[in-house]
Amino acid sequence: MPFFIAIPDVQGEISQLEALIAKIEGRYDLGADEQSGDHRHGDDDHMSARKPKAQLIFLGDLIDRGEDSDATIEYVQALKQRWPHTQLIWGNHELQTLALSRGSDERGLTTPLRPGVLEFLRDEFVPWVETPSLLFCHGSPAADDTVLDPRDQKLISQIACNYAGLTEGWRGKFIVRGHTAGTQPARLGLTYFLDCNAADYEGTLIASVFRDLTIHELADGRRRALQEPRQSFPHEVSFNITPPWPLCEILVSR
Ligand SMILES: [Mn+2]
Repeated sequence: MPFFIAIPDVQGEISQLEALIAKIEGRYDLGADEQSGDHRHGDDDHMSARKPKAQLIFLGDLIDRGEDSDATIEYVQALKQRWPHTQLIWGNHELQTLALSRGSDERGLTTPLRPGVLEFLRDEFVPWVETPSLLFCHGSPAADDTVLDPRDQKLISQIACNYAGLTEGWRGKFIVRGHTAGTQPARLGLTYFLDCNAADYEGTLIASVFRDLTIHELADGRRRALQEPRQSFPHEVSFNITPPWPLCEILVSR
């Protein structure tokens, strides 16, 4: 996939999500790579061939707080049918919902759920998505998490809840994350914070388009993504991104 499109915390904001997906589908082909022989568009094939290929990645917290969590889940289920390569990452709200369903004492769930939603949250989500130079997750691993084991339940819930996290990336990769909201998308070091508080009056749902960069193996065995020489790091990402940073463009729902 040439591009990865990360959508942070939707928080039940179905109207914004629909508007954002319409924009994305107008510009990117979210289908499979051509090698897979996956052609679902019939007459649209010649149109989609002109659009760059991209994979959608939701960074967690699809539900709670906003307009309609039930409708959001229903919409994302249909989206996953339409674009099966879409990846869904657990946020703390999905994990909390699953924990409540197992009789946990945790409180705070505000959303009634349709039948089948718990199974969807349990079976169709992943704890993180790794590419050669990017780590997509809801929160962040810790610096001493040298191995990300997808069977490690404690690690999974820590990564979904870590609000501070690493700003120097993780083992040479850029971290692309949600969970911690700001008024604009921000980059701190090698970590992108994308949550712009979609469920708040002045917030916005955004989608950020990333590409993989080449990873350099350093003499001491560490790995680092190819990047520009260190300048003073701005805390807010400009909407005009200069290569070779991995962030290519930002789409806004409203
Ligand atoms: Mn969160």
